Amino acid sequence: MAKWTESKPDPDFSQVLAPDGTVDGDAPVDEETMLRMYETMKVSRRYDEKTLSLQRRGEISILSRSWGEEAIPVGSAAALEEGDWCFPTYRQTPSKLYWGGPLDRSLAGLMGHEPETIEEHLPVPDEEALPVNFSPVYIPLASNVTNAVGSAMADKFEDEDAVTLSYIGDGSSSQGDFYEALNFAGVFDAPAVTICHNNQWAISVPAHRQTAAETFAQKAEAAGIPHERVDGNDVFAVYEATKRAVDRARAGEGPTLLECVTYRVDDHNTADDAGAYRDESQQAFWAERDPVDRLEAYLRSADLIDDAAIEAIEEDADERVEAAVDRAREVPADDPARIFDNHLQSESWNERHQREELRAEQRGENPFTDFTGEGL
Ligand SMILES: Cc1ncc(C[n+]2csc(CCOP(=O)(O)OP(=O)(O)O)c2C)c(N)n1
Repeated sequence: MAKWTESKPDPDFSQVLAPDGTVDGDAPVDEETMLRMYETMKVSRRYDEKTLSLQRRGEISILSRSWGEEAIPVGSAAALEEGDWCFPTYRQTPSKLYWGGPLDRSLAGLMGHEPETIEEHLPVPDEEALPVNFSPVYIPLASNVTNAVGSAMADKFEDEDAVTLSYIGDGSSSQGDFYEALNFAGVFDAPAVTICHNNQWAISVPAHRQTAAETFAQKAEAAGIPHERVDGNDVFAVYEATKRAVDRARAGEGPTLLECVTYRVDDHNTADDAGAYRDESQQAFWAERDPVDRLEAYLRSADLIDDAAIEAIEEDADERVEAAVDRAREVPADDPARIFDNHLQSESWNERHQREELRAEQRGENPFTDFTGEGL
């Protein structure tokens, strides 16, 4: 099978931190924020490494990682403030980590535990609640954007000051939900910022086979929404653009769409083999633009970190991840019936039927042949 050839993206995007780690002028964030960005990226890398090994050992069934794309969730999350909202997909674990999201709960989720079980065994005390509100990770593509815009509209109608951030992939921007959400956001001036990770692949479909539009940012044109294109491997540029959009939204000036140009260096997920459909010679080009190395080079040149500090940060990341794995492993197996809890508000015939099917299976019967649903 012929592999898709790729074109390198036009560098017609805003950039603050060059690939060699130099900044023209001042960095847009203070030292504390820069270090928090760096530490979050390092923890995320360690988490990605560890979860891959857990997946290979069968402790996690499937995994999509943030590797190489961390500047987008970290730079954008840093532009939020207390009380804001964030609606992520599976690629933005670092957004939540930036705001102190507990690693053990994320790991327990990946290990397949139901939210109610996680809540019971790894509770977060009220006083440790995250300053930014995070929805659960959305798997149905683009549905997080419609919900985010709805949430932002609700905040606006209630005169709340909050801004809502949601994320989408280049492929997911083909979903109807995305256009509907953007349209509503434009009409109702919702304080909603949408960030598109253009990592150039939607599983095996390259961006140029996904849309005939020149950029993903320009999809906002039809909704009358301002848009920008940003270097997605540059945490400062992502921060700056998101901050502009967040400030505008908070000032009542409505939504923004940002396209962050990056590359999915990894397979789509652990069930995928990117080498089967794409030309992997692009990897060297993107390795030179790695978002973590880039920030590290800047921090070194600004004398904010040295070898010893990097080693300490890596050790700390390692310890945090290992301790979280130990805690997540302590969560006991769920009662499979919990899959029904919290998902539906009222009981329907379907739900009763499915619960009975499950019970039959637990009794060792074949639910498809032994259970008819009669009498429900
Ligand atoms: C509504 C819906 N359709 C299909 C899928 C299956 N699916 C999961 S990820 C994916 C590709 C997403 O690509 P993109 O939006 O570019 O994000 P990326 O994974 O590259 O970050 C597809 C088709 C899904 N989860 N939801």
